Amino acid sequence: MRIERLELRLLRLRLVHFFETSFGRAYDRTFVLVRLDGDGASGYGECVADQTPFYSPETTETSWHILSRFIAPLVLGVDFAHPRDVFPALHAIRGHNMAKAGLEMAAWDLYARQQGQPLWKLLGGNGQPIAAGVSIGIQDSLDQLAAKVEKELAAGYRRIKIKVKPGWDLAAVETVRSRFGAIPLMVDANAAYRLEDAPHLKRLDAFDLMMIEQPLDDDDIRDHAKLQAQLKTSICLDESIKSLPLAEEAIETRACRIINIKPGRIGGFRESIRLHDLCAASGLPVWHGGMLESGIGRAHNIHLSTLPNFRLPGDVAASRRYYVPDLIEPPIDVRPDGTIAVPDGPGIGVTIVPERVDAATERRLELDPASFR
Ligand code: OSB
Ligand code: MG
Repeated sequence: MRIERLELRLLRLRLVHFFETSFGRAYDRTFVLVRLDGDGASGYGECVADQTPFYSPETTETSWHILSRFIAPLVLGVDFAHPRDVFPALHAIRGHNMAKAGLEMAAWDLYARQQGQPLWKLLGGNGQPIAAGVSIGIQDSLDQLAAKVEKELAAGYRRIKIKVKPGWDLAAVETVRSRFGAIPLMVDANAAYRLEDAPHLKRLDAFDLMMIEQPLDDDDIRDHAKLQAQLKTSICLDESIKSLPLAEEAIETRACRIINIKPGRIGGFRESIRLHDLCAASGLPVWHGGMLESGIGRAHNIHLSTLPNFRLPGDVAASRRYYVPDLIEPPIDVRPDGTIAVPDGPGIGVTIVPERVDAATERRLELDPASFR
């Protein structure tokens, strides 16, 4: 697979509903879309870095900078035997996993299309429908939260995740439990607490949650281990798991019992498969996280979610919760049984609508091997 040309686009899409986490409220989503061309085929990757450096240090602008200045010259004109060779080829660049993943996942799509294979097959998945969950942001009122939960349960989703932060936690969970009973329920704190909050977080144990996601800082595996030792509720790590060695450390120190896999966070599919396999060998279930992706990144996530240790419903939901229209046609939909079918066809298997991509494009850059001569 020779990478002959690279196109970057900075896209902006309006969210159907605002999305609020412990670090703020967003009304739209900006991201870099990567397109690779080679041997008459094209592959796409969605870089999940956000406008703000709140979830991770990377932003859309840092990912643009790293992709165009440092990643592009390492891959343009290069003939890769397999897309699993792309991440190691970027080893000289420290960090910037989201930028790397945007490129690497486009390379997997390109290769799969060249081979005429669906992506899930190359990744080692089974191509079967995946169990969908939803992530519900912080709302203006508990009634609004209850209305959202009701709507998503009616749509069939197999588990509900609600975002929490100090001041929006116990009452939110209590509201959902009292109105909807023993539904599969979890919370995500996006690093909003400190170890000193352990007595407060212990009160969540009474609600029989599936897990609490990332209660403490993204660089604090040690404190997560101390917290997990005090909690009945399982901790799931998201932000903390930025590499395989960090996952090994978290598992060894029992800082969590579950891991959320987001390819963008750890550098792409190769590393996601390794993380998936490590968790399987260590007896930890995994689930697929979400980053408010358009249908393009969402399709990548669906394919990866068919690997066997994705044993819990992920944050992979229908397009209509995020963008109408989506960049793809038909959009990703959830079925009444709460599952999502894996798109058919080679690569990510979805049809991208060029006019919609054009309409959302704020900046575009084309590079080829001659760009760096
Ligand atoms: O922490 O899982 C998170 C969205 C953006 C950044 C971080 C997170 C999220 C979500 C939404 O929870 C998941 C989704 O629906 O895509
Ligand atoms: Mg999270």
